[in-house]
Amino acid sequence: MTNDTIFGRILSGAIPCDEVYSDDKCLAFRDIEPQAPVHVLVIPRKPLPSLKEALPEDAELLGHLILVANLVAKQEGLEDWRTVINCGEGAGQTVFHLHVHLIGGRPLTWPPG
Ligand code: DGP
Repeated sequence: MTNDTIFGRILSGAIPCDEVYSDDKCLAFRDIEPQAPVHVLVIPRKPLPSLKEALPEDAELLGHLILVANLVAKQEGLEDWRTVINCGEGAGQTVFHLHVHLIGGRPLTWPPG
């Protein structure tokens, strides 16, 4: 597994981001193409390309990412929000470093496109 993605470069500090949360396991920052008033990406420091590569040993990390999304949602003053993980090109994944989208601040319809 390499860290050779745009998010790897954000993690290394080579590319700037609008950070909203950081700890030893993950980083959260605003999406550059926001789809809602609040659109934050939570990414693990471990360079997992997608959910497909996650192993049982990643269970705690995956739970942590979701809980950090919750924390950021509250930090952003959201009452309702959506968390999304696109997994694979056919599902809309464009950056192959696992990330949780946190989206909110407007009514969200279902199903998504
Ligand atoms: P996905 O389609 O699920 O792989 O989502 C990738 C998201 O990453 C997309 O919403 C746009 C965002 N993005 C891509 N490049 C950058 C960047 O350089 N900075 C930030 N903040 N977001 C980026």
